[in-house]
Amino acid sequence: MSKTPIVLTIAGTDSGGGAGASADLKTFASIGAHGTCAITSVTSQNTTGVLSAFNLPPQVVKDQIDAVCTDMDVRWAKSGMLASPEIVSAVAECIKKYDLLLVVDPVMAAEAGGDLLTNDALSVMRDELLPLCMVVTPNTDEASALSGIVIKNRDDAKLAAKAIADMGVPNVIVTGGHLDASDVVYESKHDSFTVISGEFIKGGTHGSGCTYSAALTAYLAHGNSVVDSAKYAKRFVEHAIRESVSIGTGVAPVNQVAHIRKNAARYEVLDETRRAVEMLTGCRSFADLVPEVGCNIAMAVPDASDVHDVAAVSGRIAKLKGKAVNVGCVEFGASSHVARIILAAMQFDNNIRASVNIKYSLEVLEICKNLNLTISSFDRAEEPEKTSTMDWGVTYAIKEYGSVPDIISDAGGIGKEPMIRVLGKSALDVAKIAVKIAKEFDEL
Ligand code: PXL
Repeated sequence: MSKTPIVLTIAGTDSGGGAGASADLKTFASIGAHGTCAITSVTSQNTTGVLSAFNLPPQVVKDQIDAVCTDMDVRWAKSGMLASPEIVSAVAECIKKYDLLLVVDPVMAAEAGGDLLTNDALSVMRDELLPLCMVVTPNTDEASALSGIVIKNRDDAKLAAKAIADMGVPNVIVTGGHLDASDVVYESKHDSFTVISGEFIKGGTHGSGCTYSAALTAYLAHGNSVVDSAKYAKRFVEHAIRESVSIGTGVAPVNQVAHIRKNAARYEVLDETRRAVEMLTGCRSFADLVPEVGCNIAMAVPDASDVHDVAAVSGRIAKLKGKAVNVGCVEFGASSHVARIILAAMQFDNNIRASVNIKYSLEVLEICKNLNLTISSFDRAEEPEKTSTMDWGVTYAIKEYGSVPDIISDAGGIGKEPMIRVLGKSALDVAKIAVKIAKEFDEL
């Protein structure tokens, strides 16, 4: 088997870029498969629903499958929106002709509303396409429509899965997004059920069904078993929902690539933060800028959402025998304090991804001014109850200034050391500023 399997999606388009073929192709690419497509219908769609659908002639659907399959070694395909009975029949013919291993996502309606399959197409799907497929992935509504069984609990889902398998399908996965977030996998070969548990994830779900079945297809094409592929596909779609971004007024589409991009950035962020720590600890004058409570320098991955997306020194940088020394190593989730500063600033400017805290003094603030750094501050005495000081203070200082300044200071409070925080785009950027300030301070 080639390292990069070639997979085919037979699906409709969504002009809003959330579901259908675009979701499938992004998913394939994310899982290391080469995606090809045969478009069945062009839907004019946004996050609020389907405005119209223009079905392509069945011959054009066949032509696309012919073009791909006569040139490339496609083994696995998935079908999504098939729209009409004629398209379902045309697809069934091609599946037989090219002996494709097929995953059927029995798409009936769009997440945001709108029919994507006619009633007479549903019976053709049941009679002609399901007996040709390897796996079918209905959600509970679709499983009910296919089996005639009302699904209210997991036992109903199992009954429906078995009834669908009796239509000639070797593997049925009833996805439980609408029930209890767990998926029921029925393998008729072993007459066995596997329940794959999951959790309800907060986020938009537009395109989640397409993404799930596309992920399943790609994992199968890599040679994984049905149950393993179902587990991996579930995790994939959970990440995609968690990373969904609200792009319109309706249901937000899932984001297949954000999780991968974040992970890809982790190495770079760790490496840069380590180099920034070396720069600070290697600077003789920096020791005098280490606050009593210690210093930390942190950097976030792009689009960070919590402290685990922010790298910092575990145990902080301390002043020991006149030198700045890192107590622990650089890790994600190592600082909640400086991480919160960055996360609060990122709410205003996504490009601000790093910060370091240094010792407060009027002299240091004067140096910052002379270096033409922009400065804002907050007063702990004005902090409302039950807030996180970093969230509130940083937000306050940014709002006061009108954008994210280079420096945010506060003059302290009872039992709270005053502090200066340098903010910037990267750990090395803020470390360079801190070193500049330290050298000026040394010369005073
Ligand atoms: O998620 C099912 C689906 C499939 N195909 C197209 C869609 C949708 C849902 O919106 O628009 C084209």
